[in-house]
Amino acid sequence: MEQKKGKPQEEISFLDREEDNIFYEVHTIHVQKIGTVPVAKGDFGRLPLKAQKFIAKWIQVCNPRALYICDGSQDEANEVIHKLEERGTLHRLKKYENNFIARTDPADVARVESKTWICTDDKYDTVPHVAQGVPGILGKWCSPKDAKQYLENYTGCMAGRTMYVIPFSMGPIGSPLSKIGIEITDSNYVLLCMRIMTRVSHDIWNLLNASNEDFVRCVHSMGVPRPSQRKTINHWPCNPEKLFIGHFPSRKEICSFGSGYGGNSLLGKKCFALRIASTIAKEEGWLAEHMLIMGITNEKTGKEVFVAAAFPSACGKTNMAMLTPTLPGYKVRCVGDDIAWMRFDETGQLYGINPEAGFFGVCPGTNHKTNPNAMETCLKNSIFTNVAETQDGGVFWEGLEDEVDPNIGITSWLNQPFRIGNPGKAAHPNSRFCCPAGQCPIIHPRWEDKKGVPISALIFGGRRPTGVPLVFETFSWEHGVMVGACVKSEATAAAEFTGKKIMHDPMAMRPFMGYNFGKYLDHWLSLNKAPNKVPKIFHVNWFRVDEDGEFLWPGFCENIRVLEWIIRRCEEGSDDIGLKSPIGYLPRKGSINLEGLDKPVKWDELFSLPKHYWEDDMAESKRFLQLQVGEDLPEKVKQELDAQEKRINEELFA
Ligand code: GTP
Ligand code: SPV
Ligand code: MN
Repeated sequence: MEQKKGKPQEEISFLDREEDNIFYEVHTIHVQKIGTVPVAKGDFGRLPLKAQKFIAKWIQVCNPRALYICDGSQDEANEVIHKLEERGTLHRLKKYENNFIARTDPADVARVESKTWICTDDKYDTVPHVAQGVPGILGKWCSPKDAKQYLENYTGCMAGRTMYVIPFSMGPIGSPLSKIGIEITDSNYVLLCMRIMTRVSHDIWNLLNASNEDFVRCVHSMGVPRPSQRKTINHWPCNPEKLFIGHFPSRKEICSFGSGYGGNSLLGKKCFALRIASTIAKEEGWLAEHMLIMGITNEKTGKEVFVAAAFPSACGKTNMAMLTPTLPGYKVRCVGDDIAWMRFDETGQLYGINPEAGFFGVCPGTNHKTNPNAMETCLKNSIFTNVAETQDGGVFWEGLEDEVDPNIGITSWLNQPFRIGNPGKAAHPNSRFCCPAGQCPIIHPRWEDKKGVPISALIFGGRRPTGVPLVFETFSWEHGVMVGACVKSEATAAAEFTGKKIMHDPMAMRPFMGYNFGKYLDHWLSLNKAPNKVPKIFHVNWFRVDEDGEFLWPGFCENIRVLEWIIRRCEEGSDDIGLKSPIGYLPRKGSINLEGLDKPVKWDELFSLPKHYWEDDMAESKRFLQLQVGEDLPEKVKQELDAQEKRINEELFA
């Protein structure tokens, strides 16, 4: 790393730092070299002592060739972008302003759930007590002893590379709802994305100095020290064979090794804001959820309602969070598209913030019709990963066919020539745009409000091709928690699963739980107490298909019609639009506005509750929760399951 002119080179010497050795003993990782490392940028000696200790320890372990302390400035971005362009990791998209494309090693394209672990001394802090022989899928536990072998891989893992230190805040800097993190990484692509997805600032050091607040320790390495033993593809170093993403809730530490992609490496996101944050939230009495937050204003009355919605990965959060309403008289504004941190205030009102500062959204399917706001948001200052490029320096992916010249030359995400209509995919199904949320044309003026926004309704959903109606309202908080625990969805490309298998994804949190799922359900249930006014809970399904496999509901911007029904149900005196069914309140026929839709909607099919389907589904869900949550399944949830099963067996069906 180049040295700024005029500034003497600072060196950190470890031999005389007694406290680092104390740390070293706690971790018992083999230290390759104790010596000095040049500081390419920043003033190590002025960092808060707790940050110094953390960084120093990992320098000893990882053995980088230089230390670069990030300050979040534009100069810093320019410097790093320049380096990555020179190396070929990033390529400027000349059709836009300050937009870049990166293509990964094709072996590193999505979250890897099978290598993602929570490490606790007590196994049952992480996973529920299940019967012997049951392979649990709710939480992946790794003993600290077993974690050690993976942590050994950090020894010397940054040799020949620069270690970047990224101070960041999840949530507006200084908000009582926000939390601080420091990510160490040897990937400057990760640095650039973290600058978009979180608030990276020099002010973080002052905050840490001024308070007793602790920070979340995030350690990331691509796992490819120099000289590299592994062939680097697409200028994207990674080490899939040694992939390990470990979370240590007791010491608020995340260790991610071997991948540079998305949720594996942008540690503020799923690792911190969901897995670690959920454990902090449990302790402190709040909620860290895989939810979007949006505001919907009725322009006639001027009244705005905020909702938060949890869908599994690649099931429609980003699209819903910033939809352009097709119904006249409504205005939608986006607060967040992926994660919500929520807490009841002293009056009992639930408030939520978006801890992130950017969107890391699915590209395929996104276009000016389905999600014009996302398209506008990523016109500048954005990084696209694993999309295709048009010969005029634009982006392309499945879903943009109508927005580019049909004869234009395209280079696929695999660097192959591609033409529209060719077999195969131009972009990877999990290709993503990474763009600053503040650029969204409908970002909410209060999206950085330190108190957050008041949440009136919670919504669960998933990809359910059959049986599950477009929308229903649960009977109570407890019933809603049970419905959330029963969320299922078709597998998507966001993780390593292939095929269209229907998987359980309770509360849309299966891959993101930081602790015992039974205790998590207990925590949710415990929130229904004075003075809290718990919001209503709904369930939606945009993905039901007819016998030809065609979607029964147009989805996307038309989802405002469902939101309108939900908002009306949250108002007093709206009993006439709900119809009691065994699974909750369904919309009474005609109570969802269908005016102006391109195609008529088959209402009866969209809302039917096939009795056999629901009998099987209930029995299956019950079995799943009994098996997977075992003795940790709260009594209340069991009662709700039994009651619903009884209603399904006995009651008449719509
Ligand atoms: P993550 O970022 O992985 O958490 O995904 P997400 O939940 O934000 O999902 P996103 O909004 O990015 O949508 C994922 C995929 O579902 C995209 O290909 C969308 O085009 C598609 N999709 C989103 N909303 C709808 C909808 O209402 N109907 C249909 N049919 N598809 C949708
Ligand atoms: C998800 O999988 O839910 C994502 C993408 O939002 S990632 O950032 O990779 O976790
Ligand atoms: Mn997501």
